[in-house]
Amino acid sequence: MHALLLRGIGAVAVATVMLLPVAAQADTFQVQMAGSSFIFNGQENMDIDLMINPGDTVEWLWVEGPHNVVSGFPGEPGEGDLFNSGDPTDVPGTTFEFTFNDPGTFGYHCEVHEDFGMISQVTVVPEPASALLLCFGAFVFRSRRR
Ligand SMILES: [Cu+2]
Repeated sequence: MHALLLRGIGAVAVATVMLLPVAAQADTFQVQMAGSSFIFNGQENMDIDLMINPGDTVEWLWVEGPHNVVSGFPGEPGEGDLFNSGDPTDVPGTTFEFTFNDPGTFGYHCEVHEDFGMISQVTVVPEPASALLLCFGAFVFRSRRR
């Protein structure tokens, strides 16, 4: 009975290790910039509902017009500390990207068009599968040390 239990735990541990690379796969989400808008999935500026996982990347693409990308909401303390694409450019096809590693809600804006509402945000949520596997891994680790 005890040996059977240990074999079961061993199988779970192997399955956990095999599933981890899948859970850790990172994605890139592209936000376009045109006119005075950030555009994602047909939504604009604060209407954008962009939820990603830690390790995922957001890529901003200059489609038309002069823009830059600065972290934080306009006037917020620490504005631009997390990321800042630098001086505005209007060269179509320019890209800027940032990889979000921590969960939370992160505002960003374009300094050229912030007064026109060119402000949006990204929500980084912990990956459920990954969190579940980490709990499972901790359980297996503790079980084996007994
Ligand atoms: Cu802009």
